Amino acid sequence: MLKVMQALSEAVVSGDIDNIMRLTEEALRCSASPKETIDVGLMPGMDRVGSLFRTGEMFIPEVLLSARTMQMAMNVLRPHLMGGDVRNQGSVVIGTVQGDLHDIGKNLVRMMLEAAGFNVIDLGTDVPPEKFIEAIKAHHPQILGLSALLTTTMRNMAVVIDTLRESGIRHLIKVMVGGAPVTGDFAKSIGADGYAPNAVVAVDMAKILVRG
Ligand code: B1M
Repeated sequence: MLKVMQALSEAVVSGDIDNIMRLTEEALRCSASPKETIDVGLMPGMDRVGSLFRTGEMFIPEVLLSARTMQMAMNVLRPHLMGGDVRNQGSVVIGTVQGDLHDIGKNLVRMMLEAAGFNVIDLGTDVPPEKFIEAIKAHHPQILGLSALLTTTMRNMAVVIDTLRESGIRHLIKVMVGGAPVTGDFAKSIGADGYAPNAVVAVDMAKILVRG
């Protein structure tokens, strides 16, 4: 199984869109769970992409290809993530905050929430505060999920929370935040109700938040 996990990591790094779906299916055939496939195969590849990008050994078009490759693998995993506890746990409006185009982690959180029985309304990336407010008024979710991957955009999470307050609806919703630069301390400092470092904890946190 280790071999296929290494092959998955390498496929993400090299942006091997021709083989990623076959390799992901192979991992599942070798009895790897979707979570193992993500944590041991795909994520290490994406982390390596991050390091190579930081040191200037990889450039944006290549990073985009890696991102696309990872998304293709996640599309294969998606149906396998479903079918666990499918009771309706509540609704979540989720999005990546304004100025930020990163969506792989947010999509993973969405998939895991859906798999756990949440109804998720995904607003996509680069979402302005007003769009979050509109969606909350339209869908009445219990949770608002905000994702940010840049140190420059994580401050926009605070802007969304301020806008909720100004709109008089802050008390109606729990806010969960996450993304690589976000920490528990940061979450507290902006008045969020919950923080999750990864998609698995995001599901646990969402369950805690809906229970009140
Ligand atoms: Co960008 N990028 N990027 N990038 N990129 C990072 C984030 C960076 C760390 C790379 C680096 O320098 N090493 C760096 C940020 C530095 C910083 O701010 N400190 C960076 C930069 C600088 C940039 C640009 C500014 C580059 C440029 O243009 N010069 C630019 C910004 C564009 C913009 O957003 N306005 C940019 C662009 C891009 C691409 C478009 C090329 C592409 C994104 C494609 C896409 O998402 N569709 C991209 C990518 C792929 C990355 C890296 C390599 C990978 C991110 C990723 O998908 N990780 C990233 C380096 C890295 O993180 N290793 C990097 C995998 C993903 C599953 O993890 O998103 O952390 P993550 O999600 C996790 C948790 O964080 C958590 O759960 C997820 C699953 O476990 N989580 C939540 C996430 N959201 C959550 C929400 C929750 C709870 C948990 O509750 C609601």
